[in-house]
Amino acid sequence: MSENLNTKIVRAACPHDCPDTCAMLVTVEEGRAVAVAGDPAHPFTRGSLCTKVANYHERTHSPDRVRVPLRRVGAKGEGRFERIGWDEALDEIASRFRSLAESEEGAQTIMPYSYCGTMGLVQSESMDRRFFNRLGASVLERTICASAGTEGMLSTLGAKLGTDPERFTDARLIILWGTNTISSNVHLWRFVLEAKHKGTRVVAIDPRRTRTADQCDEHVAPLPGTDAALALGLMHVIFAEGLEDRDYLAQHTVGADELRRHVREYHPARVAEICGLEAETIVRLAREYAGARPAAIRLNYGLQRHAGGAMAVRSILCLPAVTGAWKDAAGGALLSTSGAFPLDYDALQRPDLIPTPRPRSLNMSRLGDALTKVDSPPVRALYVYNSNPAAVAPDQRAVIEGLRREDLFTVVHEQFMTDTCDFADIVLPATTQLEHFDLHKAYGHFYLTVNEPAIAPLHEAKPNTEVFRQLAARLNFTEECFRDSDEEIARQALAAAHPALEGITLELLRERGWARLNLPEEFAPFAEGKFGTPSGKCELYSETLAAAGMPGVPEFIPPRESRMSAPELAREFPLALISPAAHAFLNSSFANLPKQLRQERAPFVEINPRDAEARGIQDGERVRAFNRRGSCELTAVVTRRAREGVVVSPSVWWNKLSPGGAGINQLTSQGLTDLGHGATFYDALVEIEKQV
Ligand SMILES: Nc1nc2c(c(=O)[nH]1)N[C@H]1C(S)=C(S)[C@@H](COP(=O)(O)OP(=O)(O)OC[C@H]3O[C@@H](n4cnc5c(=O)[nH]c(N)nc54)[C@H](O)[C@@H]3O)O[C@H]1N2
Ligand SMILES: Nc1nc2c(c(=O)[nH]1)N[C@H]1C(S)=C(S)[C@@H](COP(=O)(O)OP(=O)(O)OC[C@H]3O[C@@H](n4cnc5c(=O)[nH]c(N)nc54)[C@H](O)[C@@H]3O)O[C@H]1N2
Ligand code: SF4
Ligand SMILES: [Mo]
Repeated sequence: MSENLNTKIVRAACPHDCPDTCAMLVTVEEGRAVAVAGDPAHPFTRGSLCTKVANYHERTHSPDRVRVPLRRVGAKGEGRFERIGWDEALDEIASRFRSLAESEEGAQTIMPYSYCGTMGLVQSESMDRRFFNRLGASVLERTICASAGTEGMLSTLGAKLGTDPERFTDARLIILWGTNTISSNVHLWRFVLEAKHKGTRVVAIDPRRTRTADQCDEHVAPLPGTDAALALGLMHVIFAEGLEDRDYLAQHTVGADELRRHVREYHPARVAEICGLEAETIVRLAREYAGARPAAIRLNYGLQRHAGGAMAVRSILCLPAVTGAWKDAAGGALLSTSGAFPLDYDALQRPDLIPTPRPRSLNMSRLGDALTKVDSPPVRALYVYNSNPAAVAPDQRAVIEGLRREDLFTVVHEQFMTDTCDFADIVLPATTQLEHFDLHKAYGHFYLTVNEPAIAPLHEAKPNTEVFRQLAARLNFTEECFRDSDEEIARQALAAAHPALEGITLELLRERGWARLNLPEEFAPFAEGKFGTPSGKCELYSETLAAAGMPGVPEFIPPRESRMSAPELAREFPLALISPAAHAFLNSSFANLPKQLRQERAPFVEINPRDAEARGIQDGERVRAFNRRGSCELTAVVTRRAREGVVVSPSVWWNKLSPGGAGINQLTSQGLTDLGHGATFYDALVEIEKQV
C-alpha cells in the first residue's frame, strides 16, 4: 500500500475461522511485522481487531514457531524430534504415498485431515484439494463445525444466506440465539449497540449467562439442545393467536398448513418443561417477536452441536417466514452469508480429479474411529494441516489411541508444536498469514478480502500450496493445475461469471484491500421469496427431507445424552456439559501464546452453586470432570452463570498445557447430528467431583 523508507503498510485479512473476516493493515519495518490493525475504512471491521488477533504479529514472530522440517526420534506423543531438510521430508512423504497408492489397498489408505486454521481460499481449499483428489485419497467429510446447521439452512432456505449484518442497526428487536456475539462475532456487536441506543430490545437465548447475555435486555436460558422445541413453541403461540403473516406464508412458503397443525403439539407448558423455562416467557417472547418490525435473529453454530442440531436451525429459520420478518432488510435471520459468494469452487478444488470409482469418505468428526476401527482398508497414512485434532476432535481418548498407532505414518504441517505434532512422524513448518498470499470470502458479511504477504516466510516455513505443489511434482502429477501460482488460483476463483462478482478483480482487491459483493445496500435476501429450495419457497415442509425418511416439518430431537433420551445415563452423569468458544482463544489457536493464556488463566468449569454444594465443591477448587469416555482436570468456578444441571468449560485448551495433560474433548462423543453428520460437542453428560 504505502511505502516510506523502511516502513510499509500491507493489506491483509484475518485468516481465522470467525464470521467477521476482518480487513487488516500490517505495519512492516525492515522486513519485520511490528503491528497489525483493523482497516478503519472497512464497513464491518471498522478499525478494530479482537483481543485474539490484535497482536497477530507476535504470533508470526513467536519464538515457539516450528522453524524447520522435523523427524520424530522419540515415541509417538513424546515430542522428541530431529531436524531434517525439506527435500528429505518431501521425498519420504512422496515415497510413502506412492507405495500406498500402488499397493493393493490403494490410496484410500491415505487420509487428509484439515479444517479452518486458515479460511483463505488459496491456503485452505485449493492445491490441497487438487492434490488429494488426484491422489485418490479418502475424501474427508468436513463436519466438525457447521454441517448440521448447513443442512438446516439448505432444507429450509435452500441457501447459506441471511440478513445483512450491517442492517441490524435498523432492527426493532434483536434475538441473539446461541451466539456469544461479544466473544465470537464481536464486530456485529457495534451494530447491535447502535440499534440498542435507538431503543431496540436485545434478547439473548443461551444456556450460559455469557458476557453477551450480560449486556442484553433479557437473557433466556434454555437447557442445551432444546432450541427446536423453543422455536416450535413460539410458532405455536404465534399461530394460536393469529399473529402470523398470512400473505407471506401464502406467497413465499410451502407447508404452512402442515406446520400450523404440527406446532399444536408444542404448547407452552410442554415446551417449558422440555426447555427448563417458564411458560409465560415463551408466550411473551412469541408475542414480542411477532409484534416487532423489523425483527432480526442472529443465530450461530453453537446451538447445532447437539444430536438435533440441524432441526434446531431449521426450526429457528422457519420463524421469520411465519411472521414475514424476511420482508425487511433489517429483519429475518442470519447464520451464514457464505452462499452469497459465487466463486468458482470447482476451479479451486478440481473435484473432477477424483478417480472413479470414488474413494470412500471418512468423517473428520469420527477421527477416533477412522484410525482405530475402520479396516476396509485401514488408514495407513494421515496428513494433517490447518487443524489440531489431538485437542479439538471429539472422543479424545480414541483419537490419541489412533494417533499412537506405530503403523500409522503421520505428517503434520503446522505453525506451532501442537498436541497433534507430538504424534507426527514428520512435522513441516507452515507460514502464517503475514507470510503468504490469500483471498478470503466471509460467512458473517458480504465482503471479499485479499491478503498480501507482508513479509517473506520466516525460517524454513512454506505455505500449504507450495508443499502440495512440490509433492505433486514428486508424484509426477502432470496436470497444469499443479503448477498454478497462488495468485493464479485466486484469479481462477474470481473468474466465475456472476453479477455479484462483476468488476471485482484481483487488481481491484489489491488496490483497495476488499470489496463488497454487488448487492443492493438494502439487501433483503428473501423479501420477495426467491429461496434456493427446489420449490423456490421457504420450505416449512420439505419434500426432500420427507423422501429421505426424515420428518418433513421441523421437529424437536432431544439431545442424545439427556434425561429425556437416556434417563439411566443421566442418573449416573447428571450434568450437561457445554464447552463453548473461549474469549481469548480461537478454537485451539492462540491457546499457546502468552497474552491469550494470561487472559484465559486456566482450564475451568462453571458450575451452579447448588450443583457445587451437592458435591462439596468450593469456588477455585480443582475438580475432575468425567464420564465413560474419559476425564479431565479443571478449576471450579462456582457461579449462577451456569444454570442448574449445566456445566460450562470454555475451550479449546491444548492438552499438554492442561493439568493432567488431558483436554475437554476427553468427555465429548463421536455421536453425530441428525443431518450433515456433524459433531455433537455440546451433547455430553458428565459428573464432576472434587479432586483429591
Ligand atoms: N473468541 C472466539 N471466537 C470464535 C471462536 C473461538 O474459539 N473463540 N471460534 C470460531 C468458530 S470456529 C466458530 S464455529 C464460531 C462459533 O460461534 P458461536 O456459535 O457463537 O460460538 P459457541 O461458543 O460455539 O456457541 C455460542 C453460544 O451458544 C451457547 N450454546 C451452547 N449450546 C446451546 C444450545 O443448545 N442452545 C443455545 N441457545 N445456545 C447454546 C453457548 O453457551 C455459547 O455461548 O466462533 C468463532 N469465533
Ligand atoms: N470441546 C470443543 N471442541 C471443539 C469446539 C468446541 O467449541 N468445543 N469447537 C469446534 C469447532 S467450532 C471447530 S471449527 C474446530 C476447529 O478446530 P481446528 O480447525 O483444528 O482449529 P484450531 O484449533 O484453531 O487449529 C488450527 C490449526 O491450524 C494451524 N494453521 C493455521 N494456519 C495454517 C496454515 O496456513 N497452514 C497450516 N498447515 N496450518 C495452519 C494453526 O496453527 C492451528 O494449530 O474445533 C472444534 N472442537
Ligand atoms: S478473529 Fe474474527 S474478530 Fe478477530 S480479527 Fe479475526 S476476523 Fe476479526
Ligand atoms: Mo467452528
